[in-house]
Amino acid sequence: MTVISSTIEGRIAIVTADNPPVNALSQAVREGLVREVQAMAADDAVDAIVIACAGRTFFAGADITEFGKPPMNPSLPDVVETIEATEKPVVAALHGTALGGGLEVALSCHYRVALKSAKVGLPEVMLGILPGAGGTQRFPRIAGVENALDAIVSGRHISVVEAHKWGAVDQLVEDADQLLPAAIKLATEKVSEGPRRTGDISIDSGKYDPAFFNAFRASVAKKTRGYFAPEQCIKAVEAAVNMPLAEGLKAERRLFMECMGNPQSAALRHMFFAERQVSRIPGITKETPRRDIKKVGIIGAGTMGGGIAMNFANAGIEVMMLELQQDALDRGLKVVRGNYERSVKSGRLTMGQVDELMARFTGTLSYDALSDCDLIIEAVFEKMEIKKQVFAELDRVAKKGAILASNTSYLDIDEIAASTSRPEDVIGLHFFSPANVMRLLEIVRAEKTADDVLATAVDLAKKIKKVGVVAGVCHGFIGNRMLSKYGWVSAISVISGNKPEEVDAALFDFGMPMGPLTMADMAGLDIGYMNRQSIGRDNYDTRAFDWQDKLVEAGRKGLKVGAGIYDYDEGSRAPKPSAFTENIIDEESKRLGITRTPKAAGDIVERAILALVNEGAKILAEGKAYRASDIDVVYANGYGFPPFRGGPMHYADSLGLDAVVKKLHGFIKEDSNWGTVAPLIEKLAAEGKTFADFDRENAA
Ligand code: 3H9
Repeated sequence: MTVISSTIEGRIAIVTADNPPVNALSQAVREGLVREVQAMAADDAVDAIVIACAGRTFFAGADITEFGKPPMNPSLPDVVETIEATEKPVVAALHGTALGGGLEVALSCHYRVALKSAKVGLPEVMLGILPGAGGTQRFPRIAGVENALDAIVSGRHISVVEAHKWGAVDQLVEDADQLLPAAIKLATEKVSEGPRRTGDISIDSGKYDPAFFNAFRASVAKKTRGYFAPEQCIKAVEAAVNMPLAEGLKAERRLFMECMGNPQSAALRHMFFAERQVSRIPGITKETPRRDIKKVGIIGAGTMGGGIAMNFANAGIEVMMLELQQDALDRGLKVVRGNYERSVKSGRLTMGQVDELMARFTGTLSYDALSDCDLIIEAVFEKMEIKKQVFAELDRVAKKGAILASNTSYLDIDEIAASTSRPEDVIGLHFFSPANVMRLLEIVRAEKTADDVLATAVDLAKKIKKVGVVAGVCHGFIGNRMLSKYGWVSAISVISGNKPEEVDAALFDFGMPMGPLTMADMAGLDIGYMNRQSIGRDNYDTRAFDWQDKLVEAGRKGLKVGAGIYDYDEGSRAPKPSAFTENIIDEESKRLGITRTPKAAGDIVERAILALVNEGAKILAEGKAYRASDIDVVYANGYGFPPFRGGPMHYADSLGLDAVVKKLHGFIKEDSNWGTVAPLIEKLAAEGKTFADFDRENAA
């Protein structure tokens, strides 16, 4: 297949790429571009060149599947250099998303015309690298240093309307069929003027002294904590400011290669592909029918129900909210409006848009009003009896073919489904709090869930901009089932020797957004307490949790009451070490006969993460998750596991499963409450394999 071809219209050559799905700049594309651009530049019948792409987008960047493999010529920097050096004007015609290497190709063209809906960006930082084909040198020259620095370090997609204001795009067109004619027209007009090279633009370096860059570093420090690539990006832009182009390009290459050699880039690449794998589900194909979802009913207008509803309204879907009392319904709708109005304050929405969004909401006190909903999600109190009552009502009122979903975080969906006459229509849709913000959606496939119900849920997740991961029915599904082990390890770390703040600091420094004990305070210590009361003391490790139960019994239920494991100043969410808690921990350890011996931060982290991994492997072996990489997606998107570590399963692969098995055996020897090493880890380790190998061998 020819991925790059040329035609000549009048005296303008049109070089077109056609490499579906996203015109990634593979070796064949790079070679074709160099070949055709050089041929057209040498052709006397051609005065100027337009570079365009067929299909849904301009080049979406370098071909990420080639990363980590031996380099193949021509390199992307070679391509970019060839285009920029061309003596005839070259115009890029942008549509879709010109990202990474795609934008770098566009910047090496002498002029740019874009469809108004197009986006540009340099998202390499999200893959743990930096724009390595001149993007860090050319974008600051044409778009301005401040704009480029922000774009390169955030990796965000930028509307071409904004890029046009910055001077990085010359012309915008409204309709797709105007794009090529406009590019040809501009190319024709520029024949007499000749090329205008981005690389020739000079930067007023005096404006950008070290203090400017240090202030920028400080402004992004919180967001980039633990990441390697952002600082490399900043250094590359500093090089653009302080060096001539050729030297700046050399500095960029060096910084790029350092990124490629850092394990974070492999981890972030793993996350990129993992997120795109989640929608591949055994038994589900493109041909599996989907159900039409135009109206969604939500039962429960509390924080969770309101947050869930916002996702659908944001996607243009009508929402009917049900509550039992008018005041609860009014309160719920008011909270939703308040959330939207906060976005007005931050400039993300206008008041008119808020009204438009709110017009998609209707409230009701009657189940009968849900009879025309295509999907109904319950977000009521987490108790099986209550859920069953709700589903009995839904069975009575829902129309034939409506999908009935539970937002339960732990309960058995098979049992819930069995309480209806239509278990095939029942599914779990487990949103994470705050549901309008968190990207993760666990889609729980129950035993009898129909394929078209599952396929609809998976598509819907994308539509509402969630990353939907399919899980099987088990206590806590993927995320919370693993979390219970993580919570146990952190509790045992405290009673056996470390202060809560030491455990939290160790995991924060590993890259978690907050430590497990701060998280427990935030969630409310009473939740775990009630759960333990209901399962009985014979069914959990009392040594680990008695100190937390004592805190609850003393009224310290967590952040919501201003006291939990930590103390909190009035109105503050910042945890402060508590003498009261220290005392309880001391008393409890004495009562249990434990000689408290603190562990080093690395040991704390190892135990906490390997507890996740061990449970994750059990979940995988039971088929409750389809891929190890799905588990990584759950942890990165629902629990803040640092993406630069690639999720717990990828992290275990990076340690080597042999080493993981040895460590786990050591922990079990120390404390039998660790249980057993997951047989799957033992097996993979014995075969010299990784979780990534497991995923490849079991690919759907
Ligand atoms: C770079 O450019 C480095 C240079 O600076 C320096 C080099 C020296 N390569 O996301 P989708 C696949 S780094 C290979 O579902 P959408 C993707 O895996 C690159 N494959 O579609 C999926 O495959 P499958 C900088 C790629 O419409 C299919 O295409 N660029 C690439 O939701 C569809 O993808 C980026 O980081 C790629 N570059 O979103 C942009 N991109 O169907 C990365 C996609 O088998 N890409 N695939 O699962 C994106 O952000 C989105 O794909 C895009 C489309 C917004 C373009």
